[in-house]
Amino acid sequence: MIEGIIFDLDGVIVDTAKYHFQAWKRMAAELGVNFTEVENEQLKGVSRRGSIDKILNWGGISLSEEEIEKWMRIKNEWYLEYVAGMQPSEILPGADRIIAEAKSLGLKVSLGSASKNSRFILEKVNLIDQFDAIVDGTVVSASKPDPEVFLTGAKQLGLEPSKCLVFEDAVAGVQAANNGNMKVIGVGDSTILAEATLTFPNLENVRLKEDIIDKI
Ligand code: B16
Ligand code: MG
Repeated sequence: MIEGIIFDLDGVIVDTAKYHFQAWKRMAAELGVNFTEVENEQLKGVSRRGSIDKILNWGGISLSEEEIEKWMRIKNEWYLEYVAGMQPSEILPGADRIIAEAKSLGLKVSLGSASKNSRFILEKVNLIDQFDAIVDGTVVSASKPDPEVFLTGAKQLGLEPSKCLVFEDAVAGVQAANNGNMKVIGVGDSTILAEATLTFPNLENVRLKEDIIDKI
C-alpha cells in the first residue's frame, strides 16, 4: 500500500530545463562551444557538476578545477536570474492537482531532486508549503541512478521505501527509484522510460487514485 509520494522537480513539477539550457548555452558561448537542445536533453536529472563535465567534454575543452568552480558559480547566477521570475502558472499541468490529491488521500509528500535550487523554485511557484520533506542536491551527494535522494526522502517521511511512489521524467531517476525498491511513474516517453512501473506522457488528465494507486 502506497503511503508516500516523492516528486522529482525539473520535468515533473516545473520545466526548469529551459532555464538551465539558456544558462548553459550562455556559458558555452563564452567558452566558444556550441551547445544544443539535443545535448541539453541529456542533462536532465544530472547534477550541476555532472552537467558541466559533459558540456566541456562535448566541446573538447579541459579546464582547471578552479575554472570549473568559477563557471558553475556564474552559470548558477544566470540560472537564478532566469528562474527569479517564475510564477505558479508555470507549474506543469496536473502536478499541483496530484500533490493536492495525495494530501487529501492522507499520503505524505516529499521532493526528490538533484537541484540545489529547489527551495527557491518551489517558493516561486507557491508549492513549498505542500511538502512534508524536501530532499535535494543540498542534502545528498550521490547522483541518480543512485537511490540516495529517494531513500533519504522515504526516511524523512518515516516510511519504508516500498511504501513510496516516485514521479520521474529522467531515465536515471527511474533507475534510481527502481534501485531503491520503489514503484515509479515515468512522466514522458514510454519507450524512453520503459523501466518505469507506469508511464504517462504528462500528468494533465491523470488521477492519482484511479489511474495509478488502484493499478499498481
Ligand atoms: P542545480 P531534477 C535537475 O533537477 C535538473 O534536471 C538538471 O538539469 C540540473 O542540472 C540538476 O537538477 C541540478 O540543478 O544546478 O539547480 O543544482 O530533475 O533532479 O529536479
Ligand atoms: Mg527531472
